[in-house]
Amino acid sequence: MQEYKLFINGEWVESSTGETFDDYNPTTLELIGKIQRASQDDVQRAADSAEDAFERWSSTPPPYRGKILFQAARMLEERKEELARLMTIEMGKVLDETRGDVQEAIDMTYYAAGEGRRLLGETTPSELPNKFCLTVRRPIGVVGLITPWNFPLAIPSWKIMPALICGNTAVFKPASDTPILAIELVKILTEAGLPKGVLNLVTGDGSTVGGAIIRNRKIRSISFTGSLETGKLVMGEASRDMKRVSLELGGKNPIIVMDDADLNLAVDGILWGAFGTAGQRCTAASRVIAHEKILPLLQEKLIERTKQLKIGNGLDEGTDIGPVINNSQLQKIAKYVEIGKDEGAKLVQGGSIIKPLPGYFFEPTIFTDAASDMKIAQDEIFGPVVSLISAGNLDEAIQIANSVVYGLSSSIYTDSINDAFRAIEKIEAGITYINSSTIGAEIHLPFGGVKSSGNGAREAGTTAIEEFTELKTVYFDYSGKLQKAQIDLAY
Ligand code: UN1
Repeated sequence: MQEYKLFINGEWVESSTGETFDDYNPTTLELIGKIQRASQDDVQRAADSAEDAFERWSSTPPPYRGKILFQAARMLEERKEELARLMTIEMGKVLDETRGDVQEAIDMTYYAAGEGRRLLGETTPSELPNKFCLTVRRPIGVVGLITPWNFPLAIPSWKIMPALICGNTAVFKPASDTPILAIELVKILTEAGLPKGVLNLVTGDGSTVGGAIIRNRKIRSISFTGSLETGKLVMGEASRDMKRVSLELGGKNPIIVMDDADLNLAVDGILWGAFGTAGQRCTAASRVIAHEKILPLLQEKLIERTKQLKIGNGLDEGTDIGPVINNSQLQKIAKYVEIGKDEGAKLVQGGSIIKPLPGYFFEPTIFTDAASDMKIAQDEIFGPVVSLISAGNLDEAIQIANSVVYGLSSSIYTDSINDAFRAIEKIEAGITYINSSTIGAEIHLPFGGVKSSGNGAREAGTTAIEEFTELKTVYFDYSGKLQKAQIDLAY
């Protein structure tokens, strides 16, 4: 059994307590690794080492930092298939999707590497003569990066690569369900030439390790992706010493299907959005809001196609849906199905735990006759469960779409340009797709949500640089005399 270590100050080390925890394959329930249970002391050492490395790394020219990331991107590319397989073993999603996850990491790494020759500020004239104004970007310092298990390489890359190119050093805590992929990523960056102390990895449980990162005074900023519940704790704790916080939280993402939509296209999108990654995406489509005229036909087509989905080992080509991540998620999904039935929604497809293999499998599940205020239509379930809700017209559909606390992704299927633009304008979400599903964000565009889906932060795209830099505004006076803004009017 392979034992994996923490990575602190350029060395692979055991936790100070000597404790480990087990990492299981959710498909077969085989033990795949022993992982260090880091202590608060380990987090402190990681933060100390990141702080020590900061001076040198932040003064390294960004194109040189980029060179290391380019090398890491090439290495990720070379190892894509191997990493995808390892990811399916560690977290269960099917190979096609794990390949996509690795590709997302490759794309983000190249994109961030290129930023080494941009990191743009702005220049603007002054209101006074012989004076010049500009902004420059400075790194924040030591940043804490806390990531979930559903995108074991992609989401860490969204955070690590921009953080590093901007000159920050980091303490990184991956999810306890997927530490091995995180460890592989750190190894790749190290082999690519990242100096010691720049990126430190600590594994262990959220409350001890995550908590210690959030409370650590040396860590100036926290970037967290996970549940709303934990996000609130992170924000509360981080406010104590005014850390910057970037939160990407849950979603209850709607697909609106209008009566003029291409229904087969909509069904493709619903299946992909609701059941891809076994519904375990913050962008998953968990509500379908269908125009009442086409709802019966849409439902029929959806059920028929869902019945054809193959559930099993994600390593087998041809499998559509793998297991969910662990037993507590599985039980949570089962509990929500019971809640949905009690609330009076109609279970028309799936609804049960199944055992094609020893792991944590749940049938793709469809509820109809759901009302927008039901718990199954309000809460993030994070499993392969979708609820169909009827709407009489676009306004009603949008009102239902907006009736949840979340606002991450959204989608509308329609042939009407006018309806599409109204949806873009009125749906409360950080992302709106037209005639495609709620999932599949590309790395060079901002990603994030409104309302309780986050705190206004956006990851990826140009906003990735904003997330990981402080802007410094510079006033450069070359007049040789005291000039007073707002007082010495030059006009
Ligand atoms: C997430 O589920 O936390 O758009 C991120 C998508 C992926 C990213 C999802 N590219 O579904």
